[in-house]
Amino acid sequence: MSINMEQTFRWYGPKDPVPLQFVRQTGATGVVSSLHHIPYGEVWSVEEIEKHKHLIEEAGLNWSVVESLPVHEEIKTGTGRCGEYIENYKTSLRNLGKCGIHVITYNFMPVLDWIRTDLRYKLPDGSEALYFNQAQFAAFELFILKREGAEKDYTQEKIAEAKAFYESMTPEEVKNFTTALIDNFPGFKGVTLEDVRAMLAKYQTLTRADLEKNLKHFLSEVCPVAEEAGCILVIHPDDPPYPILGLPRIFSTADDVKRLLAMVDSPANGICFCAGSFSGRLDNNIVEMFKACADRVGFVHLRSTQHDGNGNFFEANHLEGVVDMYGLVKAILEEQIRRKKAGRADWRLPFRPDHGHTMLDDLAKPPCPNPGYTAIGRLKGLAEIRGLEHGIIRSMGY
Ligand code: DNO
Repeated sequence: MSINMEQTFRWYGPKDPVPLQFVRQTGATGVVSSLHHIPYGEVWSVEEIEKHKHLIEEAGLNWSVVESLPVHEEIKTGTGRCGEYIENYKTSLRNLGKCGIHVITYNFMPVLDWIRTDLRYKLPDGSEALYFNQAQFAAFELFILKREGAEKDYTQEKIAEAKAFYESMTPEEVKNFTTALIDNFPGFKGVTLEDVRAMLAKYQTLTRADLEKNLKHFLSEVCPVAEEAGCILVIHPDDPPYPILGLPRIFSTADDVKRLLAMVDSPANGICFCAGSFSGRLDNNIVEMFKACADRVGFVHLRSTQHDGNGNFFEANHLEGVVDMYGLVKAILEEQIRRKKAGRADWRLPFRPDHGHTMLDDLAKPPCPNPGYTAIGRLKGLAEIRGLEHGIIRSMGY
């Protein structure tokens, strides 16, 4: 019996410098994709979904997972046109279900999605990784964004480090550093400092409990629709997995996972298990976390991070860093076997190699518009994970 995971690769649409033909050559059978041209909050029509699906299928691939169907900021804050955006979300879910696309990723991070302070962190072998450095992030908050009260979140030592970093940059470097931090999200391009300040203002009085309440409200509205449409909604963890910019973050730890699952008891309330994001906290035991929620995982991102013990980390090679990738892949396969034995139709989990280093020929190309998503580094990750999986499956006797 073949018990391998479904191998997928993220594709950013027709403008992605890594075309579908190359995706196919990686050995992936599925594509993880989104309709980035549709503004956040608007309905995804059957026609638009079908058009995109057709492109993917023409290339001999399946559209396995939506990443992401974005949740509008006003749903997160529970303000303005929140009700209307939730209705639109339901319509998009129904339409995706009609088109046979059943795994839908979203996140509930306020204001910004994932954050890194250096998108071209040089590794000793000359390849480049994504990097998060606390002092560099503090430099952004304190001296560029000038967020009121930000200094309260840092020690004097960190502030001094941040100042030295800020002062070491030319105005051009400050500009590029800022863009790399805040203007990197497909479907949400052109974000300025003013935009970030305006969005932050909307969260001024919003507590962690409020954000949880808004997530619960969203899920209790959309999960029944997702169930009817045969879809599962999978939430992506916070990245990095702790509060930043003075904002609450509610999906970072094992306890958060429990809280999410308890919020709405529905098979449509699922998890996108992003090992790399969760590994941004050293007190998260990734394999144990997976086992604790395995039943409700609908999609997996495989990646790891390497920490310097000072709050900074870079994205490691897929089989290195703090994630026990062997233990994790084994746990995923065991979950698949369990599901298969229980007769679950959704037993095979789609996974994608999350991010990859910029390396080899990719170093000479114009910077990838989607940081972390060059072809060769991800291909290496996919190949390594596939090899690991193959060995585990054989050793399990399958
Ligand atoms: C980064 C991605 C995230 C993810 C969203 C899901 O590379 O993993 O941007 O797609 O948070 O909504």
